[in-house]
Amino acid sequence: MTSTLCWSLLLYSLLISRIFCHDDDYLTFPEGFRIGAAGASYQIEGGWNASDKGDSVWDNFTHREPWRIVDNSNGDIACDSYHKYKEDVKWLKEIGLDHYRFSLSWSRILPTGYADKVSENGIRYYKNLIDELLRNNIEPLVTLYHWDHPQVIEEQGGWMNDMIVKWFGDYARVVFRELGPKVKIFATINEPNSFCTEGYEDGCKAPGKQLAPTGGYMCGHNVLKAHARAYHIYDREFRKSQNGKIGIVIPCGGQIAKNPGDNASVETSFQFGCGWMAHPIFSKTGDYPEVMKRNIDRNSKNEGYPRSRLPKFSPNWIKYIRGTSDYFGLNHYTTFEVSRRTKKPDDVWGLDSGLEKSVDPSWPRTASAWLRVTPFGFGDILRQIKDEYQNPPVYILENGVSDSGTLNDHQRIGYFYSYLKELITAVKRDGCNVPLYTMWSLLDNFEWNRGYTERFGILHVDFNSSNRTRTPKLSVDWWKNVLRTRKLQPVTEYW
Ligand code: GBH
Repeated sequence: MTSTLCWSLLLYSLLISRIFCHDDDYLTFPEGFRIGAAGASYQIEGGWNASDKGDSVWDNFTHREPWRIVDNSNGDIACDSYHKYKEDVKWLKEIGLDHYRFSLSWSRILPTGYADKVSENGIRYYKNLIDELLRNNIEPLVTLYHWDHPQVIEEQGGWMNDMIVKWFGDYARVVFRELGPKVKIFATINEPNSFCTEGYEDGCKAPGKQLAPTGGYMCGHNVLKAHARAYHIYDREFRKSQNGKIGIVIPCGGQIAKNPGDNASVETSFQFGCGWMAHPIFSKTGDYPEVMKRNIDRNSKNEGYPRSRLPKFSPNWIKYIRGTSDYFGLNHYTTFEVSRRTKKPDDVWGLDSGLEKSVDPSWPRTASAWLRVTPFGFGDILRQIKDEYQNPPVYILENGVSDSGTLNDHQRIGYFYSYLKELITAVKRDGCNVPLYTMWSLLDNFEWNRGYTERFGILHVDFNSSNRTRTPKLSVDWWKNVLRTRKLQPVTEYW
């Protein structure tokens, strides 16, 4: 009797779950989910002075101060994708990827920096790449700016000069006109948070300006305006005929409370990272997050500044910026613990957020000091973006892990497996709206200050051979199976 009851209860619950529950297979990608790989102009192209290309801030920075890069290297040749793009596309095809995210070199397209003269050869290079992708049924995803603006623009102050809002808009118009007919997804600016703090605050990256504690915020302010201007240009002049999507790329790291229950620190950390760029664009009210305005206004006053170090938007600018993204472009790699600051801060983030970051020593290390394997933080950040910004479509535009040169990249396979499982769960169980994922990266490449010492590629690149030989790592094999079956394959046989 009890056993019959048990059986019928079991059958009943199975039936109910079939009817009412979502698909709870957290290894299989949702229908129509798209998977691609990424790279960025300065990190892969080389051809730094090919044809009439102008210098970028990264050409200038690496040539002027080579010691800033751990192995004294630069991107003069990098992966030589300027010459080897057809081989790159062949690999994308062979692996079975749906899209390729790459970025444009502003100074290759506009050698003077301004839109007075468009380089024929520069444009031709990108048209050739796009045609090669389309011939192979791979969708091009084009980022206009991944940190390498023209040096002449920098001579005018770069992101410190608000004329860059117009100059970036002029550049964007040229790109939409020339490439827009064949590109359906554009991203304006990659990770403002990163290049604004590292390029204009602590100065460790190009253009190397140490302008703390104001430069980073000034840069972010002009980025938001420039992004919005490019968005409106697309909207008004091109959307009708080109019918694509355009958005911005924001790095949102994960954060968990170091002291259990300290949700306030988690929330503040989110707003000072993700929210700095996301709140003005994706929130209902627009403008910077309240906690940023409050803290920075207060600190500035206490420090004796006549006005806040965080610039203010006029109501018109707030309106002009809000809503300027057809999707939420997300880069995500790792998670930190956060807690209320106890030590004197050594950076602007710590000063103004009042927090400090740490890591749990048990989280697995990678070849990059800043990157631990923390898949749980990925699901959390997706749910947080859903709740904060009314569930926008989130395009994952970067996610990946580094090695030091091995072909047997077990750790990378485990990383992708565990992060993607979090992603599928966030979509299927929690209703997060994520239709697209992009791994960083297709190729080992010039990893900024880390030169060629930290390798994020699924393809190994031999930087000692003039041919820049590409060799698949073990993860390529795993990815091929995943892409063929649209299901996460067990990692044990790759151990
Ligand atoms: C991405 O940024 C970039 O978009 C991409 O170009 C890059 O190749 C990829 O990451 C891998 O690094 O020097 O210890 O203070 C990721 C976010 C922000 C991570 C800056 C490294 C510096 C940490 N990055 N951060 S540290």
